[in-house]
Amino acid sequence: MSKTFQSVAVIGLGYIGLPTAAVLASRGIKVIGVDINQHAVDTINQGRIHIVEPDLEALVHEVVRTGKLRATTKPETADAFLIAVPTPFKGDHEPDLAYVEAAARSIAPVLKKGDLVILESTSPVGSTEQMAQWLADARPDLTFPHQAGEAADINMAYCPERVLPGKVIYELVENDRVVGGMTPHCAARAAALYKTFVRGKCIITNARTAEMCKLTENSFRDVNIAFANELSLICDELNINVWELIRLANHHPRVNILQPGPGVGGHCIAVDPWFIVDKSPKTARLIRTAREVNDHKPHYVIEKVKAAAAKFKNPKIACLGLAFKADIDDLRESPSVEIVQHLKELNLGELFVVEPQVTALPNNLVGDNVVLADANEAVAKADIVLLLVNHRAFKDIGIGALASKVVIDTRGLWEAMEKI
Ligand code: SAJ
Repeated sequence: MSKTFQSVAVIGLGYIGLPTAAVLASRGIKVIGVDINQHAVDTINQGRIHIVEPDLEALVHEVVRTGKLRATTKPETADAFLIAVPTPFKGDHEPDLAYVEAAARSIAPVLKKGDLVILESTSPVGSTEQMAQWLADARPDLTFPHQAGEAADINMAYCPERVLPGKVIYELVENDRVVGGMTPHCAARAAALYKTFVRGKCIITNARTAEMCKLTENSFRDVNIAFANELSLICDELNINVWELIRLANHHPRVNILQPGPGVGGHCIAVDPWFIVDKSPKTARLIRTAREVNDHKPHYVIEKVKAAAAKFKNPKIACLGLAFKADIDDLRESPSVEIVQHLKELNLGELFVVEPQVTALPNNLVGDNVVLADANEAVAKADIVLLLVNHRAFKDIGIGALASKVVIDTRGLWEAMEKI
């Protein structure tokens, strides 16, 4: 018989770990949130949050007030451990599991017989088995599923998060979850934990398939965005409006093309496909090419701006948007930041950068030729208007205000003015 979960430790209180901790706590489970970042821990313990995500602060405030969520820098004993730490890549796109290893080693001393350990971080195939080995090395007094199967002292599973930034609280509860156990019993116990807050289905599989499933979902999206981005380049060559083209093609009942943009950003879609390529370098040809097509797009946009700027003496360029996508504050792996940084370094003219979601320029964009401006001011001053993010706020910029400008709209927000 599985015992119920009285307490859960969530390791990593970022964009996934903190919402998950808060939602679990809101279901009456005692949650210990663990993060190496003292500032994040202090902020959470005051009932506030260190990231931006709609509805999260109110939830954290409530569960901290009721004592259901407490943050700390050191893991404590719990019935289940959920690991949600970053898995970036290093070198030539090799997965970097250093944070997962550090998390595993940090929980090892407090593990006890009967505990459940779940890895949620997006990880290459085989990572859950690797984590079991790290734990087994640290705790030779306990048995793990790769050694003892169903008889193991510790149950282990992989369960990827699949929530969309900006809709995390809703999707955490409503999305289906893929739950991959190292054994069927591990999967069943992990599913029981998720069922305490997930309204979607909890679908059981093994850990390796669950790891690959997450990578597959994001690679699927990356390949499809690459198709749209490639089309945008072809349409440019052929003098066709790509937005109109896609809209028309999507009238076909079995065609659903995504939208071109300035490149693919964020810490998921631009990263995860490489985890597949790293494991199957010779076979994953389409997945690798999609990454290359999407990574090339910012350079294509820069070339467009250079060509436009060459027509002016000291041009003023309004760069609208820095976030990696619309209506969020997240600048991580943002193609817009990459583009603006290059434009700054090229010293093409004066840059008026607009990002309604931030109050200061990121360090790499600070320079004599760059100012943070509001949208109306930037557009009014600009010779060239470069639209990088389709924030709702930019939609209202009137066609009139843009009429005398060179407009490079990488998102098709002002389709009537479309020039890229
Ligand atoms: N993008 C385009 N064109 C599109 C769609 C997106 O250029 O048609 C760009 C966006 O502007 C952005 C990037 O792609 O730069 C990624 O944005 P996104 O909205 O596609 O995805 P993320 O990174 O916010 O979240 C994804 C989601 N995965 C899928 O939709 C398959 C989410 O469900 C995952 O939980 C998340 O990755 C994750 O954490 O892995």
